[in-house]
Amino acid sequence: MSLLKPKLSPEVLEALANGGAIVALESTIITHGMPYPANLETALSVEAVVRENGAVPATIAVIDGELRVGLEHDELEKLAQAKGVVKASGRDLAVAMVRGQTAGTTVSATMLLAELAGIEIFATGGVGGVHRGAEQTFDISADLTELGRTRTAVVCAGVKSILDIAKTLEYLETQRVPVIAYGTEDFPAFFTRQSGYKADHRLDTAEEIASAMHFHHQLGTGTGLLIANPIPEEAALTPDFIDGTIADAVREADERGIGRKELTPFLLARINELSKGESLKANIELVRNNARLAAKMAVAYAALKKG
Ligand code: PSU
Ligand code: MN
Repeated sequence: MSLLKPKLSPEVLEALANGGAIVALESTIITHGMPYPANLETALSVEAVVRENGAVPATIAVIDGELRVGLEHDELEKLAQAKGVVKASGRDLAVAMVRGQTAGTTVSATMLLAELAGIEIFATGGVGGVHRGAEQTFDISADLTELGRTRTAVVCAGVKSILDIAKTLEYLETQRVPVIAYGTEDFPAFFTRQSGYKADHRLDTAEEIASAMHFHHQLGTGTGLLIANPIPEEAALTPDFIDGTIADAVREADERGIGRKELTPFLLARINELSKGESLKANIELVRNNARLAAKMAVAYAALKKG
């Protein structure tokens, strides 16, 4: 059976035809990760950063049941304000198509659609992981298993301590997913530059990361790569401040019985409230920073493939 092609924007279509540099972007961060209007401003600013660094942005979402790669300005605006939008991981896409739903795509769904479109590099803020208490709840994000079966390099700022970082790194190891930190030995913890854990590997340039991607795929590994890019120093939060806030939010979710796919959006929103917007500010800066690195990787990778 032949695979379905998502609908590509004219700009993405052209870049693909010319072997140009493209960066995929997810949309759950818009629909469930940030409040309006910061979500829209961020989405537009991240696309601008990708362009400034020589690549074409491809924001991915489901619009009225249609799988879309590359959105127009007014579509981003609608998505950012839409109410009752679905949060779709890879397994939810088929039903969203049948029901004509509009959905923000998580990292897992975005990776899948990027691969169908032929896009190999993807920038986001944070990926999902193994939740704290997963030994009881089994709550492990599908982002991790998708990384274990889809050939996309995902640039993130590490993993928030809403998650169990040690177990998340273990899971990625099991899934044959290299974890490469950019310019540091440390695996970053999203709002902070260090998590207390080391990344498996350190590479210092976008070109080296692109080469690693190239070899990883040539080895027929069939898996993705996780590129961990620490938040810029000036935007980072102090661990004392943010760790307490995160612990409060996690406790509250537990007390209120919030779990499954509502858990991550709840924690993000609550951390934003409790930090009086400080977490959101940091979040915006780190996504822009990731878009910059992903675009540079995409330029280097496109050049490598052209040989
Ligand atoms: N972490 C963030 N911001 C986000 C998400 C995670 O800091 O927006 C979103 C991403 O779309 C990610 C998804 O793929 O949450 C993971 O959800 P879950 O934990 O339910 O798998
Ligand atoms: Mn989950």
